[in-house]
Amino acid sequence: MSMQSSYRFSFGPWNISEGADPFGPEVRPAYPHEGKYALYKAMGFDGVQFHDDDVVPDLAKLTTAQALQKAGEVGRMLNNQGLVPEFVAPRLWFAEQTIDGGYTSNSAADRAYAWDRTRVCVDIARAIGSKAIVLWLAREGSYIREAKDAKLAYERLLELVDNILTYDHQIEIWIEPKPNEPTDLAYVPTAGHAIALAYASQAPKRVKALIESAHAILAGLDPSDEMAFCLAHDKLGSVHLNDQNGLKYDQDKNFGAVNLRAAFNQVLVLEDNGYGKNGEFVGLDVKAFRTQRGSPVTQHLKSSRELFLLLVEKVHTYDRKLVQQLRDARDYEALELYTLRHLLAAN
Ligand code: XUL
Ligand code: MN
Repeated sequence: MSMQSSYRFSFGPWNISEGADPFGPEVRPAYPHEGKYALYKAMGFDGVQFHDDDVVPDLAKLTTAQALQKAGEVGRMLNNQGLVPEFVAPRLWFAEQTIDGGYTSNSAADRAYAWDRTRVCVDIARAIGSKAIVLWLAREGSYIREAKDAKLAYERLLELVDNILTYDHQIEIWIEPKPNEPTDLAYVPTAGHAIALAYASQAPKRVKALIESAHAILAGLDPSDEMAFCLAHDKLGSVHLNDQNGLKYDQDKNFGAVNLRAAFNQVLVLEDNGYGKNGEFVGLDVKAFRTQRGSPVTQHLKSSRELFLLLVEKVHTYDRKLVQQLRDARDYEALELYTLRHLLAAN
């Protein structure tokens, strides 16, 4: 079902995957990377999330000029298909130079690599017409806390943010916090950390956060509260809606699949605060099940989008007068029961 909505949805090409995991290889025939863009519109998606090497495959083998030429071509292809590039993120967790992290690596040469790659990422973003880059600080952390000077690491991250803001006077930086995986001890684990960096930077208006539901849950936090915190500071650049079963590995399950009530509260906070009215996308970061047959596997994206829209309806029919009365009466037992009945369509 491709329900209509005033929201614009996005996902990244990595969300259409071949099912490999750390314990086994691909389980589906490879779906051509370039062919994925043609799938978006029919599924009700208008925005594409990118890593730098999703835009320019084999980025490491190309000169900057060649990379930007390819990025220009991708920008035109997107335009022709009526698609919008939402953001580009530097993939700073694959290369040999990022084994110990990029910006916070103890090696000056590795840090120089991270900065070079970030500059190219900003240039790629501009070349495809994207107004933002996303920093998911994958390996900026450690497995052994004594291995890095945390104060210095945070100073380096602020310096990086300032360097990007100075390098390009229009680009926005959306920091995607995550408390663990791949490192168990990650820097910038929550929205609070990201927003503090924004305010400490030279251009706070251009530094925001991207809140992923699963990352908030892994930090032991409520995703809707993390979103609300950013909204209160006018700093919710985007969201990665998905779900997560407990404090286990990063699962990227379908939105609402584990905790429907928490999903409702995320939609509630977005809808009530006009999220999307300034062009923000409802981004999904959901993983295809390894067990799913066929190629390409896209049902998880369609299901998560549909669930979001069903919850928008639930938000519209949520009886605000009753909610206010119950808040005024401090009858939160009744409020909880009403909310659960509402979600079950039992009232
Ligand atoms: C990692 C994650 C990434 C970012 C983009 O957990 O969510 O896919 O969203 O780099
Ligand atoms: Mn994400």
